[in-house]
Amino acid sequence: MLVLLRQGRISKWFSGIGQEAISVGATLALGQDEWIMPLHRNLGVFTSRDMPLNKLFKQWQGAQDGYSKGRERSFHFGSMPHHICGMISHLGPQLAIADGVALAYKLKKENKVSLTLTGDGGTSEGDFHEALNTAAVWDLPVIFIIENNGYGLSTPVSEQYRCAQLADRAKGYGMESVVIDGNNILAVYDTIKGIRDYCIKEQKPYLVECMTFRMRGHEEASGTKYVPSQLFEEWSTKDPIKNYEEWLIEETVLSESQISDLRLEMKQKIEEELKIGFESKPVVVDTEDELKDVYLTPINTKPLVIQGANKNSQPSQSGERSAGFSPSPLVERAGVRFIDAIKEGLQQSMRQHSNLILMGQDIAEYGGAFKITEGFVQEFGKERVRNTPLCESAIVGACLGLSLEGYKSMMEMQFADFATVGFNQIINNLAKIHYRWGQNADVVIRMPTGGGVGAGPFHSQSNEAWFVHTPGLKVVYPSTPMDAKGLLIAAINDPNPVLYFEHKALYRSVNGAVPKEYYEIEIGKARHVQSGDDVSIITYGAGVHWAEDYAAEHPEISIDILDLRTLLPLDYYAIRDAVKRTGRILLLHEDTLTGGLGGEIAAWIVENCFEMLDAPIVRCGSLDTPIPFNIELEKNFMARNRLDEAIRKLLSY
Ligand SMILES: Cc1ncc(C[n+]2csc(CCOP(=O)(O)OP(=O)(O)O)c2C)c(N)n1
Repeated sequence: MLVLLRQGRISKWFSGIGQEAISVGATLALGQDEWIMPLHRNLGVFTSRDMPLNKLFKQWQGAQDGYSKGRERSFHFGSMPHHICGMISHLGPQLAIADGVALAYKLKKENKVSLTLTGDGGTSEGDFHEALNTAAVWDLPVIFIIENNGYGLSTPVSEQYRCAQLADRAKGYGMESVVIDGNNILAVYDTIKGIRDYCIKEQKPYLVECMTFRMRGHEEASGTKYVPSQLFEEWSTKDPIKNYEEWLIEETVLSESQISDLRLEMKQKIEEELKIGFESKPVVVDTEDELKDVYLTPINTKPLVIQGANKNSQPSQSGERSAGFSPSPLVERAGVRFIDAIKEGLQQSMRQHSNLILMGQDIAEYGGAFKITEGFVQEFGKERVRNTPLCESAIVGACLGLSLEGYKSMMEMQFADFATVGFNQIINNLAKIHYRWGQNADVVIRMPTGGGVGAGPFHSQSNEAWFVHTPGLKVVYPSTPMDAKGLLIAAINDPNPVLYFEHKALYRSVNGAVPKEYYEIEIGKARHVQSGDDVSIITYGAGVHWAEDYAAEHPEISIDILDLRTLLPLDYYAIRDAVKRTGRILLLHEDTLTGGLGGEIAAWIVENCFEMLDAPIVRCGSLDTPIPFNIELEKNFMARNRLDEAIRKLLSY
């Protein structure tokens, strides 16, 4: 690999030279169908799972027939058949995915463990703490391995932590641990095998600190100047391969000539595989394919689907025509509150999918901060309705781990604001995994959002735009009880990661007709709320109610209203129809103005429907400040406060 790298024939490379015993020993100690979450130095995990070398070479060149279709570099890929979960660049997130996989094994009562690796540097990430603590609290059979090679990139362990051994931290989590010689493959293999038995029998996690040394730089370009040379001398005598060979000779298992024969055989095999690897064809760029792979196409096992209520709806983006709002055969009840509709959608989904797991802070006996899961523990049990420790990042990671083993999960963010501390897992793992190596993340995150409740800057934010900007996520945002239930069911049925925004101020203030049955509102279809001739208000969430109220208070203005319902992907056809109907567009949202969704939609309209416009598009968003606590200040902040002014401006053009 070092030669190929110098020749510029493979991309960036992180060497595991000196640390091979850990990857190989640990992988061989596990069953072939137990998930491993490797990192950048763990070539031995991939080779020990017998991945064809030629395909690995293709991966490292960025070839289309590598494991990630050329979309990912070096070790940032996984393979479902090999039960290897690909890392993202960020250190830490792999650890909690192992929690989710182990939870799946536990729920299925399978005698399996998951195994995850981290460097000494990675143990300083919050993700390390969150993952180990969650595994301990939930009694999950996870083996956490630290490869302590003395350095982060250049940072020595003396500047990384203060405990004597990293394994000592296990005590604080209430978990067992051991420190072993990571350069002795037999020690690694034996220890991990024994620990695997322990984790399965006791249903508990275990922390293993493998002492080792990195014989190359962090990566080849970074050099090794920051490492004292005597350390290389000292550790070269402990080389794991050399020592194992010597031991095999001493024990007369192999002779020197057998070893050189083996080396020759291996070298020939590598040359042959390399030849095949370098025969791969140049990348053929197909934009449609690139876009298609961002999401897993849902298999159509849908319950009754209610499509856009837009009678004049144009063909959908995929080309087929929306059926429009057909007379509903469903039994509707009037006066169902928004919050109860969410609860019902969730409850029916739990009955529908025995593999659906709910996780969140205080969601079990307490019923959640907003009582949406009240009574769920009694019906579905604590295994499926799980209180979590306070650790959003680990729980999003665990959701992904469950997905690797075929589970669906719904995580309740206590408030949408707290998604910031699970942000990396959402944006970089959930959103990108299908595009990167074909694994889907069958996860819904419920996001109690929005203001109007006098709760201040950290319990009232509108943060949907952060997620709409991320390919790979879907974002839905209902405004009526009917949509709240149907969109939640659709989100749970969708095999992709969906962020489900539920406006807290609507929970108990809005009610409406909701069918009793299990039904979906189709993701990606807007709802034409009411027709008008003077101005079209395109909005979502609380904005829909502001627009409706405004229209009722101003019968002199003929107002058309479009409720987007899904923010990613947007229903561009319904947006086009709205422009066509009035030629005057007001984009209204509670989110702050700058960088809000209104700007995106305005740009699209200008690019695509310019001739249909009779006036410049007007945006009405909230003030570009954090959302304030005091109710008068909050009112002033809200876009609603400027709605009249915005409409007048638009009409007077
Ligand atoms: C969250 C995050 N911060 C910074 C980096 C950049 N980075 C990549 S590897 C590395 C050092 C990792 O050290 P360690 O965890 O000890 O693993 P090692 O490379 O020594 O095997 C750093 C800082 C990163 N990948 N992720």
